[in-house]
Amino acid sequence: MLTRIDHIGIACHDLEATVEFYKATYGFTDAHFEVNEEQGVRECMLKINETGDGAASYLQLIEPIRDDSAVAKWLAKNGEGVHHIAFGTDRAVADESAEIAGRGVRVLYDAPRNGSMGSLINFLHPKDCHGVLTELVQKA
Ligand code: CMX
Ligand code: CO
Repeated sequence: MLTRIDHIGIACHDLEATVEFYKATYGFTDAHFEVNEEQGVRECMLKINETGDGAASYLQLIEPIRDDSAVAKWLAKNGEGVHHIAFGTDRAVADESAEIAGRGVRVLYDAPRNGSMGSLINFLHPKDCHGVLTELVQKA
């Protein structure tokens, strides 16, 4: 079952400047930085709130580290802004993905990949989700 908004992914050109905006403007302070080579991004997870299922909701600020990454392509076309939404699941993301695929939605990866903070992730194709790139997250 999908139990929470795990995060909203926001693409930016300058990660540090964008994190500073969210800190200075809204007072968010709980920031976790990491690099995801496979996804081609540097990122910062800014914690917004705890959720009822033992996890939390975040903003995921992402800056491309390679010109051929999905986020670099998207930024070149659209400029900065909301890139994807991510739902948290309370079970294995492989099981969640398989069930959703059975409803006719394309799942992008054959097997889950590594996401933020030790999570396992997969994505649903935006063209099958009314224009929204949708990520599924199984927390660590
Ligand atoms: N949101 C909504 N629509 C999107 C989109 C997005 N983020 N990215 C692409 N699209 C749309 C495009 O506008 C385009 O539509 P039109 O044909 O109507 O113009 C269509 O999808 C194809 O887009 P494209 O620019 O040709 O891009 P690709 O098909 O090469 O790639 C996608 C699209 C979704 C398969 C690719 O972005 C992908 O694999 N994404 C998953 C990985 C990812 O985004 N990683 C970064 C985040 C990492 C993390 O969250 O941890
Ligand atoms: Co994400």
